[in-house]
Amino acid sequence: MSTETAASAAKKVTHNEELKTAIPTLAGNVAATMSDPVADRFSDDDTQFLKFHGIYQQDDRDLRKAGKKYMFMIRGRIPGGVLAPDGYLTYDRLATEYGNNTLRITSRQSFQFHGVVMKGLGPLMKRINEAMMDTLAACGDVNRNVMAPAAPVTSTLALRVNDDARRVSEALLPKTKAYHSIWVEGVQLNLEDESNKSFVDPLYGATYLPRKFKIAFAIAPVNDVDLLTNDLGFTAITDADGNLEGYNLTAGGGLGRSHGNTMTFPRLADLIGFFKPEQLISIARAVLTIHRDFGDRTDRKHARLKYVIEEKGVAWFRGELEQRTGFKFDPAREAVFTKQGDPFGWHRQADGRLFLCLFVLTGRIKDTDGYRLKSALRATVEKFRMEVRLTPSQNIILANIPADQKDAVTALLAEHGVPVENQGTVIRRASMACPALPTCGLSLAESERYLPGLIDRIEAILGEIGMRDEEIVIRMTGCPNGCARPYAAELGFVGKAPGRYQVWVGGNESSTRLNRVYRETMKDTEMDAELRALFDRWKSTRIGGERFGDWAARIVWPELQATAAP
Ligand code: SRM
Repeated sequence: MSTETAASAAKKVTHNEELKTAIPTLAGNVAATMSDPVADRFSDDDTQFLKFHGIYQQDDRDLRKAGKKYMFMIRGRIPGGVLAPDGYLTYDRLATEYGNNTLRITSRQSFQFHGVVMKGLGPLMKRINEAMMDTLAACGDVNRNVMAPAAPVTSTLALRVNDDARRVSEALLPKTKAYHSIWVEGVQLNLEDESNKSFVDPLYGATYLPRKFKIAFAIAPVNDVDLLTNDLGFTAITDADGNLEGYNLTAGGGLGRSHGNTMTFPRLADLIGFFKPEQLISIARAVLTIHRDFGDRTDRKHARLKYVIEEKGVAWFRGELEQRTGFKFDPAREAVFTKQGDPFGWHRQADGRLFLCLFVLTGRIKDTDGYRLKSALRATVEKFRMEVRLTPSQNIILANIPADQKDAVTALLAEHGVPVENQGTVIRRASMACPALPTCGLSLAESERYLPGLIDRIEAILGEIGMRDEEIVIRMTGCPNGCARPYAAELGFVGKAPGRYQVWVGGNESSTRLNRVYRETMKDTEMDAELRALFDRWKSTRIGGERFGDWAARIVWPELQATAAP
């Protein structure tokens, strides 16, 4: 045994590792608890197993003072964010019947239900599966929802890449029978049965991954998936006719960190090399097994693939990957990203049909006075039966619409107060927030409920200095975990405590550069003055049409460096 292996073996593995070892089918005691008519929650250990099934036990933090009110968040597995019309309508109905009557588009092109209580959990999960969809591996120490470009909706290349994303998602699914047994058949797996006791997943092994694993596909020049923030990334490379020739592989991205823990940090993926499409699945599996075999199982804050690559180096990683796959990577091909974000409004697809991209404020599909987005989408999908796509920036695309239906779709949406032109403002459309309070147990500050008001204030300041039409990518999270990818924003706000945020500046338009801490803590009451000073300086010292993020990287970063403690 090498000294390194001996040292890590000497450290105790985390409780999550012990749980997976004890019940490798991931069944826990879940079905048994559900059959208890008075149970309103699962045991702490079972909540860890539930994550692999796409379910989080939460409580309404607004109501905590009166005692915990347990409820569940359920996240779908929707590779590439693509839903058939019936799939969309199923999500819509279940959100109304069992959830809080909202659907939350996630930053990884999925849907989350919030506010589901124990009684509704079983029926909701059964109906998702009956509709030929699932939530398997949407959370947990496994590969998560695979992202792929939301637009352009059809071109031979986009369809192929989307199909590859779906294939990779399927190939990396865990094989446990527990998911089907609990949610479809409604029975507890017999944990005493020898085959269940000794179950070993053919890909993940008995203890799965040390931590979550994330994959995205991109088609340059659009980086709508924030490719480099993923553990594993595939950038499509085409031949002269636009057909897929292969992929550039990137690995080791990830954003999660903890306040005050310098061992944790956001990291962009490294470019590893180019390979042919036939090798896609074996490469995806091999990268995943490197994480499985080398990730730190003694500290969940240090367990992502990014730390393995950071510490062992890119050359080591490439060598290990080549050894596992049996072939050598070619040098990466040129692929330049120039922008992120979504193409709002109507667009013509390659096949002559149309797609419509609609802005969804903080990803929350709901009805409010005068703006009945949930009803509008239901009515439109019901009537015109179009494909639905969720974007990585928490927006929605209605796709494959015959050109002669454009006016009728526009009119039906307008009837519900949903415009297709001039949706949101420039800044609002480039913003993202994580759910945070009241559902997220990790949140330290508001995010989804706070960012829209903060953007009003930012727009007022920019309006006063004549900069209101300038786009700034603004992202906010209620804690440092990075769920709305704030570290890739031009201006990022990261919750520290109620009404207090760490402020990060200097990301770029293409999401290929991480930002840096500008203020350790900015109070809500200080924000207007602080941001005004920052924007004033941007206006007076920017070069030409220099974006806020580029300006901050050029002007503010050197200042931060000069004043940083040694
Ligand atoms: Fe996340 C945990 C929401 C994308 C990094 N994330 C959570 C939990 C489940 C809180 C928890 O563990 O109890 C949040 C549930 C909130 C709620 O009430 O709904 C949560 N994460 C989300 C979503 C819904 C945010 C959103 O605004 O859409 C996103 C769901 C994506 C999906 O469909 O799968 C979401 N989370 C991300 C991303 C962005 C991405 O993947 O592109 C990141 C940063 C990238 C990365 O993984 O490095 C992210 N979430 C985390 C982390 C930190 C992981 C780490 O490496 O340290 C946690 C904490 C954890 O896992 O313990 C976390």
